Amino acid sequence: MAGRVPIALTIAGSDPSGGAGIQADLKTFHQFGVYGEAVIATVTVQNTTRMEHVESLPPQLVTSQIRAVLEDMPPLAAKTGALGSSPVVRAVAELAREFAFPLVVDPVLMSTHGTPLLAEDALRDELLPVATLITPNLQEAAALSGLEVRDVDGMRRAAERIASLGAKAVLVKGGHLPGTAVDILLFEGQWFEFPAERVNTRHTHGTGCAYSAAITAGLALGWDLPEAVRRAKQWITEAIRTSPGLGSGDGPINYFAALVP
Ligand code: PXL
Repeated sequence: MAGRVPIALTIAGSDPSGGAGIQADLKTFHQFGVYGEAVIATVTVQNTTRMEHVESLPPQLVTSQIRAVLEDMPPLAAKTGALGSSPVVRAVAELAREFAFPLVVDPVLMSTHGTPLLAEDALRDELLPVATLITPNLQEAAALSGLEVRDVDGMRRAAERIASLGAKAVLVKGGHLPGTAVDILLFEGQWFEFPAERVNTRHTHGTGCAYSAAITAGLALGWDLPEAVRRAKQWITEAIRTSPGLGSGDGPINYFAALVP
């Protein structure tokens, strides 16, 4: 197997409950048959019922982790999640300009419980322009585009605006739309739609992290972007449908969900 296992890297925050963040990303990489590397940028204190604290690491400690990994085992694709403070976002973006592999940016501005996880200005000005793909939900798409995003038309307008800010491709996630959940992808001037039945459950903790990690794994496996999104979306839908109901609050999705061929 030497040299044949695809490698993916996540640069994100730790969720000690194992449902979101770095822990979600590594479980997802593993489920896709991809070797996972993880650079920790923030440490959160949380469980399924509450988010108690978010702490950013010093920027230099984050960049030295990235350098150590890149010089020895460079990945085939990477993603970012909860990077925390503006200095950390800027430092990661500066390194990302030189990345020789695609970068998926999950713009996790807030946790489910409303705690800031990622500095918005630095994300928009520095990180977005180096993103191969950015994956905002409706709220994040509105924040990044400055537009109202309430329906599929609004999602398309926001995607165009976010692409004009420098992201190569934009996936606006419609999980919070009323009615059918549809995600829309703007990639190389073309539109792709990914509808999915809505699953009625409160156990969706980690969905955004796992979705962007699954896309990153797909890119590491050599799938083109629309194919990586399509298969990630199928897997995440199954993982939500079969969430194990852990914890007494908003529990994690099912990281053991089978890949859909
Ligand atoms: O799902 C967003 C997210 C990302 N990263 C970390 C988180 C969360 C949400 O709770 O805790 C570390």
